[in-house]
Amino acid sequence: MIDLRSDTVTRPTSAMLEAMFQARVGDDVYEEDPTVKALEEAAAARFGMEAGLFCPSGTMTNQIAIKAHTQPMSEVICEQTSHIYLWEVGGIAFHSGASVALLPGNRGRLTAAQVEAAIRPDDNVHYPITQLISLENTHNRGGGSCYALPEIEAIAEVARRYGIPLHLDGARIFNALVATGQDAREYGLLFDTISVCLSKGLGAPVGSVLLGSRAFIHKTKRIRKVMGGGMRQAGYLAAAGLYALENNVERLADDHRRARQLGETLAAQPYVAEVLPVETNLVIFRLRDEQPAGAFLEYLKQNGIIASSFGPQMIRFVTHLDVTDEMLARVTEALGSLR
Ligand code: TLP
Repeated sequence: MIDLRSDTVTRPTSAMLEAMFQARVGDDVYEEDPTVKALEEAAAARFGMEAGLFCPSGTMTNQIAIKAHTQPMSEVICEQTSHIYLWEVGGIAFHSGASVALLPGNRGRLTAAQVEAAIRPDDNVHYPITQLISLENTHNRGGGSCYALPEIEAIAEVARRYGIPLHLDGARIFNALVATGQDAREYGLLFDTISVCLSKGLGAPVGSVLLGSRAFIHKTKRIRKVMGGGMRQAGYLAAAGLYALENNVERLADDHRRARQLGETLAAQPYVAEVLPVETNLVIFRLRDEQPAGAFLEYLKQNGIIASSFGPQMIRFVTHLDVTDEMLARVTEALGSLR
């Protein structure tokens, strides 16, 4: 099967497994796992941030950050199709008792003017208090779209002016960095907290790291514990994350090249109505009404290809570590042969 459903489906390579086998471990709830510490420090250092917290998933790092930044009766400003709102099981309400101000983005990207207009005046008791602004880069539902740095700088300026923390769901931040040539350290300066996933394009089997100030990360340890995310000999997993950070970042450019190729092939097919601009490794497209999505996915399956349905007539293809040029040729062939 050629699995284009997500970049979460990758399996560890033998070199990554070897790094996991070799890991030195301890009980991380006692803060005694040297490999977890090494991963948290390495991830934080990349972004010029003080500290990191290793967690099982990006959902957990995002939700821990939201909980630590907010109190009940507050509000989080985010894009209306952001992962933290749409795909984290209503966790903002469940964990944090907070409300959301949902803004329509341009392929997921917000502007500083939109964000500023959504900040609640604090002298009116009818309103929740705006306590967090959250951005997503790359933006999943936006088709892997990337922010330009000046757009983030303008939003960060608003956040600072109002004294509101700024969080980044950077599940695919390395895709954005590789695609745009931006510097991770700029992000460390602009955001208060960043969630980075190791188990997407970077190819680790499990894991995300939440980055922030030393004091903030200290506070998040208790929240991770109450969510059941305190892991013991987690160094075996952290070793995969360290390996991924050291070896699998630059190669994301290959995934982006393959995604662009897929986008071009799709745009040339008569049954495709629209392909969102391909900026990184996600390719989101809409089928014409005459081509039912269910039948399209079934046709792909019969040709050994699986993909995700992403809304009515919308499909997502994702390129990743386990998609080769040879597989891409087979996908191209199947897409061209559909009648
Ligand atoms: N996204 C998954 C699905 O949940 C949709 C995928 O296949 O793309 N932030 C962003 C932007 C994400 O895309 C994801 C996963 C997460 C957070 C959550 O990460 P995990 O799956 O580790 O909880």
